[in-house]
Amino acid sequence: MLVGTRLPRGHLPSRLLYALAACQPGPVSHQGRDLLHTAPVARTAAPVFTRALAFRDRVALIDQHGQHTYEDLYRHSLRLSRELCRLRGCIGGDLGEERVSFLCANDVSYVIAQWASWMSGGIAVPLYRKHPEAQLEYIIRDSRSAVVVAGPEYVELLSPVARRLGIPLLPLSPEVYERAAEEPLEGQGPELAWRDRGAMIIYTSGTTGRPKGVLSTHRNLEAMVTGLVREWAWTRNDTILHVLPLHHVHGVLNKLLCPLWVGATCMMLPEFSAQLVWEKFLSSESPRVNVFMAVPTVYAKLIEYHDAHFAQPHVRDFVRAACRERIRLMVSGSAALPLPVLQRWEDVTGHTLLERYGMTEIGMALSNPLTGARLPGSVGTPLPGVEVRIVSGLQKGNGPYTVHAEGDERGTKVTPGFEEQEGELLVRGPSVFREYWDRPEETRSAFTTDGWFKTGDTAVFKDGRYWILGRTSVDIIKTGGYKVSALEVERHLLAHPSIADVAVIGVPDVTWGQRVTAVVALREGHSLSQRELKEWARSVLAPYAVPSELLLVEAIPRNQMGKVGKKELLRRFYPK
Ligand code: MLC
Ligand code: AMP
Repeated sequence: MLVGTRLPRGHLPSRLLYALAACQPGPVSHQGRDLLHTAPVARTAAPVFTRALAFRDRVALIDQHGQHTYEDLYRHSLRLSRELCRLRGCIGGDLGEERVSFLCANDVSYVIAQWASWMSGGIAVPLYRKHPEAQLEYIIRDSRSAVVVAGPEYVELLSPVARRLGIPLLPLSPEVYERAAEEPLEGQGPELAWRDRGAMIIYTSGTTGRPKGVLSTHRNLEAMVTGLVREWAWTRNDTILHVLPLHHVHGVLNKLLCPLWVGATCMMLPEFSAQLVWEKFLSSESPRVNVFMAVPTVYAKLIEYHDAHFAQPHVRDFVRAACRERIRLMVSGSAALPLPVLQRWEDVTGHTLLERYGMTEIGMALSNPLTGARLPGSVGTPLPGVEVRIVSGLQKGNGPYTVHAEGDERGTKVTPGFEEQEGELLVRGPSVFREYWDRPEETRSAFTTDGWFKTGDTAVFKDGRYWILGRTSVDIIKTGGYKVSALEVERHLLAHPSIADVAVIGVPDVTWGQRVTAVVALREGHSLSQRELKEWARSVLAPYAVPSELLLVEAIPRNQMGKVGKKELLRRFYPK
């Protein structure tokens, strides 16, 4: 059974009605795929914008403002990169890896800010509009950004932050939403040694401390993108529907840089809306969506919408036929895909979701096959260029460990006697990040002494595939595809005047994966409702980290070392 918010039943929105009116018997045309017409792959690592002029008039992006060609993106980005360089007085058009934080809507302005950061030799630091001001300020400060670029909608929000931090704010002109002026293109972006140059910092939560910036180089990004392009057979004839936030690798790499790498089209919604996604799936307008990727929560919400709005059997048949025939690939990732969601999605659309596994620090590592059997619950085998190990016996200070299984895209070898033995998943390869920004000690301890990245995920190799069994730490919660640090939420909640003690746990949930739940002991004489806690927490936490449930207790049970037994708390409040 799917749990979560039910959408109100009512009239179908007119655009959706229009799409359903096309619900005629007969074949639905299939988008042809042209494997031959991808641009040549650069010999050395280079950012995606260096390929843009090869696709000149093709539509790169469709957003709330209209259609944007590759040339439009290129020209607007070049212009912004020059402004950035002027502002920073940079020599030879190279910011020399200075960080450029930017806050833009999910539309063309985001791509322009990203490309301009790269064209000017900077490192792109994408911000998220739903983060509270304090979190935006933390990221800009921690990344030591030299400048912050603001989309037209976010100038007001970011101005006081930039002023407090004493850094310049560069507002994007609304002209970026229009066609770019056809000025001569001499003096293009700089010819830089891209390979090991920092490209992007994405902030991620860990088990300790404040969120860390994961710095990936251009080579890392290229390895991530080209691996997926090959494995999932991206071509310029693809059109992906983009509905995810753009401050995490799923939205940035899998859904944006992959299509832009091959000259395909990215149709971008300002944010996820189940109604709009169904409209786009069923629309007969060109270009038609033929690729979709999302976190499991999105699929759960699409199923809820489907069940609430598409009641008649012939409508359901149409929906299923349209999805089956028009869409070539539907991918799920960022969190474990619950079996009921996989099965219902199969009923509704005829698609067996392709589940894959990834992480901010490594991009995508494991994937079910594009063609061939996809095993429910498994995350497949290593992607091109990725090496993995399942190990045990890793000590805190590193040292020797036992390898249970080791594999790459060609196959996996299992150590005799360790068949089907679970352990921690390690990853190595060109897509693995360069460093945690400004945190050399944490970078060092994230790798084994022989250079493997420790994912913190427990995995097993069986039936010729890898399976993710969960996290090694209960303090990392995955909710709606977002990673949330329980300790970080606790740190914030302890600042609430009524809270004496708190333990944050991740409660299993079919829609959200896990729900952030706060177990709270109040100060004497104080009271606190769920609504009051939510309202207060919204000013300090991202919406997805705000506890969706509050459990009041007399005291938080702790062991002699003062540690909370979170597994015990879960068993006590949520017995299976
Ligand atoms: C929001 N709500 C939640 C919640 N998030 N409730 C419980 N748990 C959560 N996590 C509540 C809000 O408070 C609000 O309630 C209501 O749901 C609607 O909020 P919303 O913000 O409008 O939600 P929605 O847009 O529906 O968001 C759902 C979502 C979003 C799935 C679209 O969570 C999302 O974009 N997730 C993707 C995250 C992602 O990209 N992860 C990739 C990380 S990279 P109220 O009461 O206020 O109405 C990675 C590597 C890899 O993991 O492998 O890819
Ligand atoms: P993030 O740190 O936000 O990049 O999230 C990465 C984490 O998401 C991984 O370490 C896993 O715990 C989880 N994850 C990603 N994909 C999957 C998947 N298909 N199944 C289970 N967990 C996943």
